[in-house]
Amino acid sequence: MRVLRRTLGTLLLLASVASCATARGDDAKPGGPRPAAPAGFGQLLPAPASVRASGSGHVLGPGTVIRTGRTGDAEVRRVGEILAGQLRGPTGLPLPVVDAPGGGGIELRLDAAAPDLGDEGYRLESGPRAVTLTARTPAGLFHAGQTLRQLLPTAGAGTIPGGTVTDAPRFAYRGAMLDIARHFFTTEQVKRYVDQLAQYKVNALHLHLTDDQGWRIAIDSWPRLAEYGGGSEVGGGPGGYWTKDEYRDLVRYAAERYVEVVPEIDMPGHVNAALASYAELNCDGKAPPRYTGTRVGFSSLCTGIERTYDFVEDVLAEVAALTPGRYLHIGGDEASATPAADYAEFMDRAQQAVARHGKTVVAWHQLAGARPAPGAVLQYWGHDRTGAAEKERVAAAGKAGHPVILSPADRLYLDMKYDAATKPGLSWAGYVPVRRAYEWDPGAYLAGLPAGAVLGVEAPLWTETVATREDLEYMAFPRVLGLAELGWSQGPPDWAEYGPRLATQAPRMEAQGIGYHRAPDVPWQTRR
Ligand code: TNX
Repeated sequence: MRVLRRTLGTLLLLASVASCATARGDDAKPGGPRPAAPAGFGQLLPAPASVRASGSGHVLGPGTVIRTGRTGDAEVRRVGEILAGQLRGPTGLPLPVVDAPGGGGIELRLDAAAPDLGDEGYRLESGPRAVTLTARTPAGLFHAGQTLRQLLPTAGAGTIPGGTVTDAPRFAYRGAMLDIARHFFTTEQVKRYVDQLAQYKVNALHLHLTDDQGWRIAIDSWPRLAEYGGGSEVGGGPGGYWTKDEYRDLVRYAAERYVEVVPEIDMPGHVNAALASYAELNCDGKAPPRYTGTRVGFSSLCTGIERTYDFVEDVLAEVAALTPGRYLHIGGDEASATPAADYAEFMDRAQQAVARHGKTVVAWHQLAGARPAPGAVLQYWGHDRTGAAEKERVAAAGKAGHPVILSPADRLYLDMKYDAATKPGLSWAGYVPVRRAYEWDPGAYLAGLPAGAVLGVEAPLWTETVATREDLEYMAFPRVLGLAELGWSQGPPDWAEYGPRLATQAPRMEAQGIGYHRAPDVPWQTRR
C-alpha cells in the first residue's frame, strides 16, 4: 500500500486515457509509455479514494449552466448556488443555476441509492457533454463541487479533465479549532476561515469561546459575561464578543458549507473572565481583575457552591439552544487550580447538563482521568513526550467506547512555530514544520487505541500570539491542508507523494489571497 501510494502521482500521469488508474487501489500499475492524463486529478487535495481518467474532458464556456434537482430540492439548489458563486469569479462565466436536469453542463444529482458513497461521499463523472456530480446527500454534492473547483485552473474557464472520481472520507470528523478568547476575531473573519477550510473538505469548526482572557458569546441570563468579561484580550486590546444573532449567522453560514460548529465553554479552569464578571462565582465572593497575560492553569470555578452549577446550567442551556450541531465542548483541560476530586465531581455535573440539553459531550482528554459519561468524545492533545500513563488512559477510554478526536500538539497545533524563524507562535510542544504536521497516521497513532475509536482529527489554533487575519492564515496555511488530507484520504501518509501535490495548491491559495507560509520543506513549483 505504501509503495502504491508513493506512486500515485506517477500513476495518474501515466494512466492511459482509456484504462483505469485507481488512486490508492492496486489495479493500476505503471506500464510502458502511455498518453498523459490531464494533470488535474493528480493535484487534488485531499486525494480522492479513486480516480479513473478516461476520454476527453468537459469544456466550460459562456453557455455552461449548473443544473440542480430532479425534484427541485431546495438544499441541492443552494449547493448549486454556492458552487456557482465560487466558480464565477475565477472562470468569469455567468453560470446560471437552473432546475432543469438532464441537459448537460454541470449537473448535481442526489441519488439515495448510490452505493458506497456514504454520508459525505460523491462521484464526479466528466465528459464532453456534462460533468455529473452524484451523492446520497447534499453534503456529498458540496464536497463534489469542491473537487470540481480544483480541477479547473485558478483563472479562466478551462476544461475539467475527462474521467470519474469516486470518493468518500476516511474519518467522519475533520476539524479545525479557533480560539477567539485570547484574541478576538469577528464572525466575518471566521467566515473567511470557514470558506478556506470547507474547500478542503474540513467539516467541523470548534470555537473556543471562553478563556481567562475573554468571554466572547452573549449569554442573556448572565449578561456581564460578554459585556464585561468580553472586554479584554491578551496584550490589553479591547477584546469583543459575538451577539447571539452574529453567532447564529455564522453557524448557518458554516452549515451551508457542511461545516458543523462545535462550541466550547472551557470549564472548570480557564474561567478568569467569568470570575471577573460575577463576584458570586468566586469562593471568596470577590471578583478578580480581568486578565490579559498568557499564563494557563491559575483559575477555577468554585466547585463547592451551588451558584456555580446554576451558571453551568444556564450557560450550557443557552449555548445548546444556539447549536443545531451534535456536540457541546466543555473543555476540562489544565484545571490545575481545581483539586482532582472536585474536578471529577464538577465534570460529572457539567456532563449531565450537556445530556439534559440533548447534546453529546466533547472534552479535552483530561476527562479520561475522571469519569467520562457514556458516549463522551475525548480530544487528545498530548505529544511525543506525554507520559505513558496519560496515553494509556485515553487508549482505555477508546476501548471502552469513547470516540477520540486526535489533536497531537506536536503535529496539529497550528499555534506552534514552524521553525525558529517563525515570528508568531509558541514552541512548548516543539516546532511543527509542514512535513511533521502531515507525516503521521491517525489510525495508528496512539498505542492501544483501536482504529475504530478514532472519530477523526482536529487542528487547533490557539491565539495567545495570533491577533490578525494575516497571522492566522500564516500559521494555518499550509499546515491545515495536511490535516484535511489526513482526515479525508486513506492512509498511511507519504510525504514523497504529498509534498509535490501540496505545492500545486500554491496558486490556489495565492488566488484566494491566503497569506500562507512558504515553508522550506515543501517543494514549491511556482515563483511568487
Ligand atoms: C494548551 S491545549 C492549552 C491552551 C493553550 C495552548 C497553547 C489545551 C487544551 N490547552 O490553553 O492556549 O496550550 O498552545
